[in-house]
Formats: sequence, C-alpha cells, structure tokens
Amino acid sequence: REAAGFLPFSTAKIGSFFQQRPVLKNPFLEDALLRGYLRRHLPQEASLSDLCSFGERIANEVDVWGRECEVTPPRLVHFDPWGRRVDHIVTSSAWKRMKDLSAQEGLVAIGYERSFGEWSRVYQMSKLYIFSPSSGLYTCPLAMTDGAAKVIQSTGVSWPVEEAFHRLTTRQPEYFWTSGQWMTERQGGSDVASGTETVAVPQTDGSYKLHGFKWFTSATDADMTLTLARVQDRTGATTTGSRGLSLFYAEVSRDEDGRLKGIEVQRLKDKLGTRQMPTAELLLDGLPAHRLSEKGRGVASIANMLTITRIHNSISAAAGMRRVVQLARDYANRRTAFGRLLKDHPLHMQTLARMEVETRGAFLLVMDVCRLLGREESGIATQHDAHLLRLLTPVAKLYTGKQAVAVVSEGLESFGGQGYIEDTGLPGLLRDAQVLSIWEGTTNVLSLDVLRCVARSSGMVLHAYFTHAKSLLAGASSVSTLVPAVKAVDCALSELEDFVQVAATRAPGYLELAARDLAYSLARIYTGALLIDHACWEGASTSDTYAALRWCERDLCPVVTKQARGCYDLRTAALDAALVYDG
Ligand code: UCC
Ligand code: FAD
Repeated sequence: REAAGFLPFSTAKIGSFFQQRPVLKNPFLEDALLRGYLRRHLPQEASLSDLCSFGERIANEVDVWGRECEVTPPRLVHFDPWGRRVDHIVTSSAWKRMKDLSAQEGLVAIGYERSFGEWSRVYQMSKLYIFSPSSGLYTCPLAMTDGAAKVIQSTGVSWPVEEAFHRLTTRQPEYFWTSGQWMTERQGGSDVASGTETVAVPQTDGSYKLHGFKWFTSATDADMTLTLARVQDRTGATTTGSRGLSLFYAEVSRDEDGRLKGIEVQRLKDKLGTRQMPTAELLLDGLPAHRLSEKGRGVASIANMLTITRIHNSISAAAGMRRVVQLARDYANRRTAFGRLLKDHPLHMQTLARMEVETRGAFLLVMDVCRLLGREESGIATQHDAHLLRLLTPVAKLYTGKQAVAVVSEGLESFGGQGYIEDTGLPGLLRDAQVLSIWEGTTNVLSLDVLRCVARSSGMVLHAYFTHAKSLLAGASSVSTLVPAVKAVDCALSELEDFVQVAATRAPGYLELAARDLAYSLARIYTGALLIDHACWEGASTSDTYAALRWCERDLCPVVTKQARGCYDLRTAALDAALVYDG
C-alpha cells in the first residue's frame, strides 16, 4: 500500500494499528487447577455450577465495578454545609454494590451455613479467590467480617453480639453488616502489647467507653468493630503489656445530629495501593463498647480473627497471582513481537510457566489451610490437624504475601510498557499485592509467630508437620515421573528435621535469626508435597506433574543452606548491623 502512495499515518493522526487488550474470561473456567482441586475434593454439582455462574458474573459485570472502586476512591467529609461535624466517608456506588453482592453470594455466610460440611470453607474461599482481583478490595472488609463472626462464634452468640453475628453472616443485603478490626495504634502495629494506649472506662451498666487513637482502621465504613483496650480500675490505673489487653465489641453508629457516637475520623490515609477502600485514623472519644473477652485475654481472643483474616490474605495473594497469569497468557495470544505472537517465544512462555508454578503452589498451600479450618469447624479435626492449622496459617500468609509481589511484578512486565500504564488496571494489581506482606502481621513478625507456636507446643506442631508432609508423598512411590520431586522433598524434610534438632541446642538468638528462612523452608517443602500429592490424583494432568517437578527444583530448605554458611551465628548478626550502618 505504501508503494501505491498510501502511508499509514497519512489519513489518521492516531495510526492504523491498535493492540487488542487482554480479556478477562470466566476466572473459574480459566483455572484448571481450581477446577481439578474441586473435582477431587468437592465434586457436588451445586458448588461447581455456583462457582461457574459467579465466574461469569465476575467477568461480565463485577470486574467493571472493581475498576470503578479504584478510580472513584473514598473521600472524607468532615463537616456538613452548616458547619456541623459529620465525618462522612463517602464511597463509590460500586463499593456499595460490592457489599450487596457479597451478601447475596454468601461470601461470608457460606463459611457459617456449612452446607458442604468440612469442605464449606474450601467452597467459600474458592468463591473469594475468583472474586478477589475484581472486588475493588471489598475482600478486605469481608475478611474482617468473617474474622469478627468467628470471634463471636467462639466467645458465644448471645447478647450483646447476637444480632451482630446474624448480620455478619446473612445473605440479605439490607441486613448485612461488615466489621472493622482496630488493633494498630501509633506506637505499634506488630507489638500490639506495648503499643496499645486505648483505655476502657467501665460504666455503671457493665458496658465501657473507649478512649484512644487507632492509627490504621481499614474499611472504616464498617457497621461495627472488634478492638483492643486496657480496662481502667477504680483508680484509673491500667495493666501494661499483653496481660492488660481486653477485646471489645463496638457499633459504629450516629446520634440524632448525624455525628458518629464517640468517634472522630481524623483523616483518611493516602496509600500506595488499596485506594479503593477507606483506611482512617480514628480518635475514640468515649466510644460505647462491650467487653467480649475476659480481662487481659484480648490478644488470645482476637487470635481467632487473625487466623481468619490471615487465611483471607493468603487467598487474595494466590488470587492476585492467578489473575495476572490469566491476563498475561491471554495477552500472549494477541501480542506480536519480532514477527511472532508472544506465546511462540519460548523464553516468554518459560517466564509465564514459572509464574504459573508459583501460583499453583500458593493455591494448594492456602487451600490446604482452608481444608484444615473446615475440619476444625466441623468438629472432626484431630489434634494433629489443629497443630497443622496453627502452624500453616502464618506460614501460608507470610509466604504467599511475598510470592504475590514477585509474581504480579513479573506479570506486569509481561505486558511490556502497557503493564506500567495506569488505566489498563494492571498497576493496581501490584500496588494491592504490596500490602499483603505488611498488614495482618509482617513477614518477620509472622516468622517469629511460627517460632513461638512451635516452642509452645513442645514439638507437637512440628511433629504434625513432618508426619503429614511425609504422608502426602506416600501415593507417589509408584509414580516414576515424580521421582526427582519426591526425592527432593524427602531429602529436604530430613535436612529440616536435623536442623530443628541442632537449632534447639543453640542460643535463642540463633533461631531468631533463622526464623524467616525456617518459615520459608516450611512453606516450600510442604507446598512441594502438596503439588506431588495433587499430581498423583487419578484425575491429574501432565501439567500437574510438570508443576510439581518444577517447584521441587528450587532450594526447598533455605534454612539449611544458610545455616551451612554460618548465617545465623551471632557474629553474623553483628556484621549485618555493621553493614547496614556502614558509613
Ligand atoms: O492489619 C490489620 C487489618 C488489615 C485489613 C484486613 C486485611 C485482611 C486480608 C484482606 C485481603 C484482601 S489488623 C492488624 C493486624 N495486626 C497483626 O496482625 C499484629 C501482628 N502482631 C502479632 O501477630 C504479634 O505476634 C502479637 C500481637 C499476637 C503478639 O502479642 P503478644 O501478646 O506479645 O503475644 P503472645 O504472648 O505470643 O500471645 C498472647 C496469647 C497467647 O495465648 P495464651 O496466653 O493462651 O498462651 C498466644 O498463644 O495469644 C495467643 N496467640 C495466638 N493464638 C497469639 N497469636 C496467636 C495466633 N496467631 N493464633 C493463635
Ligand atoms: P512495625 O511494627 O513498626 O514494623 C516495622 C518493621 O519492623 C517491619 O518490617 C517489621 O517486620 C519489623 N519488625 C517489627 N518487629 C520485629 C521483630 N521483633 N523482629 C524483626 N523484625 C521486626 N491495622 C489494624 O489494626 N486495622 C486495620 O484495619 C489496618 N489496616 C491497614 C491498612 C493498610 C493499607 C496498612 C498499610 C496497614 C493497616 N493496618 C491496620 C496496620 C498494619 O497491621 C500494621 O502496619 C502492621 O501490622 C505493621 O505494624 P507497624 O506499622 O507498627 O510496623
């Protein structure tokens, strides 16, 4: 055409070529591992058809709302036009639609209806998994809502929280409530025991008024919250540390003038990501509240919430990875470079395959935690299951949180420059992944939590871990294709067992330095065993086998590798500090 005098830009200022965008298809149908996992464990037609139609709705309707939440972030209106303090958090209509949708789809309710017995949590989390990247971060309030319902269920569904429980777990949108989780204060989010200044002043009717400052409160448009405070005695004194903390329930309500009762919203946080959702600083100035825990048992009582929210966090991490892989593989079918579609460049496929392996590992790890939670809630968990659930919850949260950042970042690169362009919606995936390793306990804090739970169980937690990981390998003994993977996991398990024995004889500082690598080792080995186990299932595909082999090629036990290099010696700690502060 150029020879005939027709130049590409001669008639149109914007040129003639337009790249096709990646298309989100039904995220349930697009996910071979999710469907395989459910076929294996939860083959009931009702759950599969529900997931399929929800997936259709996500692709055709909900994903656009999620985007609307991102581009219409919440804002805070302090005063009404006549100067009265109102502290209204104005959210988008899409955010409100997400709330209704969440109730209708039973995104919290399913966990409490338990229609699928011990597999109800797996079913609920599967829905959240396909929903999460399209949810405009509505999965955040849902996580806290689920966590609050769990705490109420464990402390007793009776006055004053009976109605709240029913509202948190309903499918009726007009009745549905969400909950906040206000733990973090200015002095500390990790070290809650030292950081909490909020005091609870007893009232004559047995209730309390809370006075304090909550530094991070997400989805602050919630209807209620669970929070921590120190009960004042008659002299106004409080107990310091963890043993001074109690758990409180408070409703977020307004007086007849439209003012929040006992709360001032100081400001909304200006955040890297999670912009769809309000995160506020709150002054509690006489917030009416009820104590839910025994005095001084606040942390132990809110731990049930932490278990649930950390599992949701892991689901969101796996879901973020899955979404970027789904979009990247679609794009590779549409984008041409160097005369070939991206999918025909082996190096590009290798990159996506590595992301896929990470995603599969994350998915199986977190689903296994959901399986254990389901067993516990159905009353069929053994002591062994309970130990595993306690150990694997922080392990899954800390490991998948980090994986999500790496995989989503790689995923953005697979779109080239477009991955960096705001209105493609892709950068938001990375921003929202970054928070997953920070809130609900940072990587280090959770690594230390792993150490503590191991120490407190006198070895029972690790015993459950080793026993179960080995049992997952049992079915693979006759599958020749999996031999290298099984050998790698077997060997890593032995190394880890040796490490644990040796480390127990060292000074306490030794294990502290090893904590993160130990948690990573626990995650990698167990995930390897899960991938092998899944690949042995009769319905598994050759890709399932391949994924297991690829996963197990990595250093499964970094704690032993680094131990051999002297990384945890106290001398190394001093050298680390000197290096950081060099100059
Ligand atoms: O970030 C937040 C919300 C973000 C928005 C929601 C996102 C949800 C996902 C959405 C996806 C899109 S809320 C703030 C979250 N904050 C944290 O996670 C705090 C991180 N710090 C820790 O986890 C620390 O380890 C602390 C606060 C738990 C440490 O406190 P203590 O008091 O020093 O801890 P202790 O002494 O270890 O534990 C006190 C008691 C013990 O029980 P007893 O007294 O019976 O021996 C522990 O066994 O609490 C028990 N406990 C636990 N039990 C402590 N942690 C746990 C646990 N994880 N599970 C069971
Ligand atoms: P710090 O505790 O000061 O930690 C700083 C660094 O030190 C971290 O890297 C940590 O890993 C490291 N560190 C701390 N202690 C140790 C140790 N012993 N050994 C080794 N390393 C250590 N909180 C709520 O309660 N409710 C909410 O709704 C909520 N929403 C949030 C929303 C967003 C977007 C964000 C970013 C945070 C939110 N948080 C919320 C707060 C969050 O839970 C805390 O920020 C988090 O727990 C970390 O606490 P911190 O900020 O005090 O960090």
